[in-house]
Amino acid sequence: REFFQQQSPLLGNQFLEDSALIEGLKRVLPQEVYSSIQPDLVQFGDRVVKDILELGRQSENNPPKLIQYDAWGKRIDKLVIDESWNTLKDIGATEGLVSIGYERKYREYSRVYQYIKIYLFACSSAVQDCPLSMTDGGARLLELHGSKELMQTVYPHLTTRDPKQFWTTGQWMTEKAGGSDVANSETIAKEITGGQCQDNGAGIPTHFVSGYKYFTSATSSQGAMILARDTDAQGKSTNGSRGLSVFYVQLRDKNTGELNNIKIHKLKNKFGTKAVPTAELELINTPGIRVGSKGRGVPVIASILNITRIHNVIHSVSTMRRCVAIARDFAHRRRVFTSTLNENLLYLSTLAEMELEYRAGLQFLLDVSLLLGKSECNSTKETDSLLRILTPLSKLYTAKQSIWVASEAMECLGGTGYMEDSDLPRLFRDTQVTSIWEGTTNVLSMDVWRSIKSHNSLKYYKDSITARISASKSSSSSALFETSIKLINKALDLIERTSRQVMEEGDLQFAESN
Ligand code: MFK
Ligand code: FAD
Repeated sequence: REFFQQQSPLLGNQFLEDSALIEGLKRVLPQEVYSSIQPDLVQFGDRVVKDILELGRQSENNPPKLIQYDAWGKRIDKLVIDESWNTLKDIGATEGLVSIGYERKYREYSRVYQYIKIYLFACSSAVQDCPLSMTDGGARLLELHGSKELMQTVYPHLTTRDPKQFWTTGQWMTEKAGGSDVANSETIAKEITGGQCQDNGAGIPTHFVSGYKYFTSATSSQGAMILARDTDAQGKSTNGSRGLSVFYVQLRDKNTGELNNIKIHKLKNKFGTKAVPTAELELINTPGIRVGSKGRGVPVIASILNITRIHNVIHSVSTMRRCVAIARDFAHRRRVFTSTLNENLLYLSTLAEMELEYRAGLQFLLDVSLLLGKSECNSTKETDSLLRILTPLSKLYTAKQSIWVASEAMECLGGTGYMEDSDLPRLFRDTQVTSIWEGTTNVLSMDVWRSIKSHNSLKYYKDSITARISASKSSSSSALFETSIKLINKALDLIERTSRQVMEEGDLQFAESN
């Protein structure tokens, strides 16, 4: 007997099928820029559902392993990484997923181009966008604070398209005593005197760094930017976050490939992001080079945070779009009672709510990417203030909404949506972390409040929304656009309410008078 066989949902070209994206890009990019990058987005939109998706699935099914000891009991801390993960990294280089932002061929529009490519890539890549995001942040940190030497030795490796030369870098802040509140960091850095240390590929180390880092994603990277407490010749240090500086550490010896005075104690047993090697590790007099000013570690590393938080937006919006794409296609293929799901109003209203959240997220993503590009190429007070508020605001909002959309998408596919090989559990797990890493929702609410107080950013933001709404009245797609704006305003309300809870009396008076 032949039983009923349900057709599976299919994914087409993820650029060409994304009408909201095409419309949004035409809104923010000049015509000549759009025409120039469109063929590349078309080819990549196809690739991300073909070889890249297959590599992503292979990475997910073959997570990293740590071999701590060899047969003779010698500590080796060898990371075993599946070849698919390394291939995804190579693809990241050749497709320019970091370099596009630094080649700046399209001036302030380069970031939009770069980030839309990563948006297409993220959900197929087993979260390879995580190390790429930190590499992007590392390159920006070096551009802003790196010495001439680091710009010559490390920066070119982070921004190249040649996979043989390409390095990724991590961002190691979190310790057992503090992830949100890094003021409790226990890792220390001792100045190196008298030429005790040789150039290890990045230049002559300035400090020995020692401490225990509780979460280090991208442990297979070549380098890391580390937060550590500066000590003077007598071993004295300053308490709190103002005693912290940033150090660049080269993870492995350039000749032997062995870890440079680093012990990997364990790989984290995570709910999601299974392919990403996230470890707990110890630095034991690891040679490092101080980057930026002494005691300015938090503002210096914030130049990474402000980039990786935008990548978080990219990942969240990418998840929403992928979930909607799967659920929409399924609606054409699944029959319930008397009709297919795409003819069922109740089902369609669920899809519409998901689509709306996705579109609001996309507006955030396009806006914040464009602002970043403008701020880097032609900084103004208004651009910088808007970027300063929109980065944490869009991160915290899209993260929360993507978790909701991914959960709905599972339900949209019925029982099969709960099965591992439907891809939806992976999408759900991977996006759940977007509200935790790179600053939790509460912590980012406080960052929004910090930006309102020090940059007057709320005024600029409200003005920009008002201008957008009046401009959209003359546009053909104004109804949908206005709905998206309403959702963005909903995010702003959330922020205002949350911020109120963390305000002190003086802050409250400040808020009332604004
Ligand atoms: C796939 C997509 C993404 C992939 C992600 C990759 C995986 C990585 C995973 C990670 O999670 S990495 C670790 C992420 N950790 C965090 O996000 C830490 C969250 N905690 C915060 O953000 C806290 O708010 C913070 C650590 C910044 C608080 O530190 P402090 O020292 O108590 O803050 P304070 O005193 O308010 O600010 C110190 C200075 O930094 C101030 O400047 P000034 O000294 O000049 O006044 C602040 O203005 C500045 N600052 C703080 N946040 C800033 C900033 N400047 C610019 N931008 C910011 N966001
Ligand atoms: P805590 O800071 O202890 O927070 C606990 C709770 O308290 C949270 O709900 C938080 O919102 C709340 N809270 C904290 N402060 C306040 C406040 N002032 N007001 C109200 N509520 C507050 N870190 C790195 O440095 N590098 C990495 O590569 C890295 N990779 C990671 C990978 C994964 C998969 C995960 C899950 C985490 C990773 N992290 C990494 C760590 C991550 O950044 C931290 O877990 C996160 O910043 C929260 O810190 P915490 O875990 O110490 O929680």
